Amino acid sequence: METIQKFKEYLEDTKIILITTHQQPDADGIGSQIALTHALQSIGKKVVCVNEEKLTKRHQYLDLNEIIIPYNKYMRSDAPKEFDLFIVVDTNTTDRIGTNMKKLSIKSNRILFIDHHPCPKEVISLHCIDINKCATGEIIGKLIEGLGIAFTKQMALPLYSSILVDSSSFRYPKVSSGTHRLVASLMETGEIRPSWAYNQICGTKKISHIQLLGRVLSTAQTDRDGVIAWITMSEEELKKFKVDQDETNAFINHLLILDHIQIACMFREQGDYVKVSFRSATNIDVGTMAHALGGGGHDHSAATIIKGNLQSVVKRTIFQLTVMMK
Ligand SMILES: [Mn+2]
Repeated sequence: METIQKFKEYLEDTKIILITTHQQPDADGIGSQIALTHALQSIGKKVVCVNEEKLTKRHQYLDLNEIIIPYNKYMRSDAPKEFDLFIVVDTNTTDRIGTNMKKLSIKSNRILFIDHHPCPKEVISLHCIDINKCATGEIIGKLIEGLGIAFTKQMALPLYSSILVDSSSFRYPKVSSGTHRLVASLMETGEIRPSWAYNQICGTKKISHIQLLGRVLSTAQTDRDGVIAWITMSEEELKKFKVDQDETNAFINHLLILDHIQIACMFREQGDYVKVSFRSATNIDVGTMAHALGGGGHDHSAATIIKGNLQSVVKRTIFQLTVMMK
C-alpha cells in the first residue's frame, strides 16, 4: 500500500494523537514532530507532542511555542493520557523512545512509525517507512501534501531543518528532485532564510571547537589506494578542549572532499571502547558494513562501538573494511 494511503488508514477514526521521537533527538526528529503536529491539528485532531526529555538548548529555536513537552511535565498536565494513535517519528522501534514513553505507547490503540531508517520489510509494510528518503522530515512533508494540507510558516522551518541536517546540507545520495521540490514549497511560505537556518544548526561553534577540529584533522590518514580515509580522537583531547562528544559528529564529513575517497571513518575513544563512524562517498553501503561490525545505520552513514584501545581498533577495522570492499 502507498505510504499516504496507509497514513490515511491509521488516521481513520482517530481523535487523540500523541507524537514522539527517539531519545537525544536531532533536528530531523524534532522538526518532523512539530510540523506533523501543526498539520494534524489543522484537520481537527487533538495532538500532544511528548518526548522523554526536554529539548536541548541548541534545538529550542525550532520550538519557540513549546509544542514539545517533556514526559514529566506532561504527566503533571491535564493533557490526555490515552490515545487513539501513538506516532513515533525518525526511529522504527519503541526501544529508542525512552522507558517512560515506551510504557505510554502501550496505552494507545494504534502505533505508527514514520521513519527512513533501514528495517525488515515486514516492518516497512506495516508502517510509513521509506528508506529512500533522506530525512523523516521529507516523508512528513509528503504526507502533509498528501492530506491536501498547505504548508504554513509554522511547518516550514522545522521541516527545512529536518532535511538540511539529515541530508548533511543536501550532499547525501538520497537527495532527489523530490527533496528539492519539497524544499521549494517550504521556501514559498516566506519563512526560510537559508543562511540563518544553516547557522542555527552548524554555525554556533566556539573557537575551542575549531582548535579541536584542527587537531583531529591532522590525524588524517588514508590506505595505500586512498579509498579509505580516517581520523582519530582521544578522550584526553576532547577533555582538553572542553567540547561535547556529539559536537564532533560532523568532523568526519571533512574527509569526503578527498580525491578518490570511498569510505571515511572516524574513531573516537570512549573509555574501554571506541566509537567508529562511517560515511560512504560512493554507492558502497556502509550500513551493512557497520552491521557486520556490530553496529548499524543508513547505507551512506553508519556507526558501531568496538571494545579495545584506539590504535588496535583502527588497525582491525581498516583491515576489515578492506576485506569487505574486495
Ligand atoms: Mn532522520
